Amino acid sequence: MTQDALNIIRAEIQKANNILLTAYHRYDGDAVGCELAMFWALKKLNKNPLVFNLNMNKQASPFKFMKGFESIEYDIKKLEGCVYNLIITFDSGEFPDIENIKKAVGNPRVINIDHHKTSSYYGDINWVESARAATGEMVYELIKFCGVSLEIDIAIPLFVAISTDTGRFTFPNTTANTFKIAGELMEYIKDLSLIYTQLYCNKTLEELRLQAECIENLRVEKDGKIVIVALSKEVFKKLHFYPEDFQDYIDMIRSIKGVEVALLLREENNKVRASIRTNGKVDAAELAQRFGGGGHSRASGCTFDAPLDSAVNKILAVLNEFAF
Ligand SMILES: [Mn+2]
Repeated sequence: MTQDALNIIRAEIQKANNILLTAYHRYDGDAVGCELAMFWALKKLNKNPLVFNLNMNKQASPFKFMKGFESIEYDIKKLEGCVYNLIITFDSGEFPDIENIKKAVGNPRVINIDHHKTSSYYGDINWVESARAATGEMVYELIKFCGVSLEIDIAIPLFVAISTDTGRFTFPNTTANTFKIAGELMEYIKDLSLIYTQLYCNKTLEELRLQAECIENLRVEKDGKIVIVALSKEVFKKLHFYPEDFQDYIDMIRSIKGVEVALLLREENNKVRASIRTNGKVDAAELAQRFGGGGHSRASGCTFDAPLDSAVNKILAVLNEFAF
């Protein structure tokens, strides 16, 4: 399957000149890392790529340090009148906005490269491998398959993709192959501590205050097996801060001893977004799917069209049906 997908995708890339690289809504390290790695690889193939992340809050992104980040476009109006021959999406199990983006750039074919086991296969070509630790592993293979040799500007975003999606190589999705790829990337990365400083030692006071707010809001259920943090829009208003990526916060509450399910819910534009993390006994993707969401076995997410309190109650009610 991998070989077929690589052949088909390489042929599509060869045919195209203007190539739009995009992801859906959650612009985490894997999504942005894949986009930027592919951006530089396509440049080396003399293509004309653009990274487009609809409505991305670039200011709040922890990935600003990567080369090419400044060229990411987020306003769909800027795409009007541009013609793209191909769209490649990364790390996105679903993509409700894809039709709008396609329409804006002349309806090209869509290649979906992803590792979510709940993928909705929205692409014209779908390369989905849920056993992969990160979409970054797949993009690494694609780049090499296209005959592009690695260099630092490609290696750094791929390393960011893989290291963030594996929780710095600690999650159970991490395989021997993950380390093999990371090892090869390291040959091009001169200063690893620089990446880790940018990713993890670069917190603003607002981010730490949000961490404190998470702990303050912590609620425990089922003898400590479930922890919930529900953040209202007032919290974000009070802190004058809304982060692009909540991974740190949910990992922090998941790390409490004895926790099987960690839930982080936050109010956003009259909706409630939930991040779900589990420690092995509950399938996070299965839980998210009950509410129209999706993801991986231990990490998933979903959205509620309901007030914060009732979203919490709905998840807790469904969790009662899971044995753990
Ligand atoms: Mn991912």
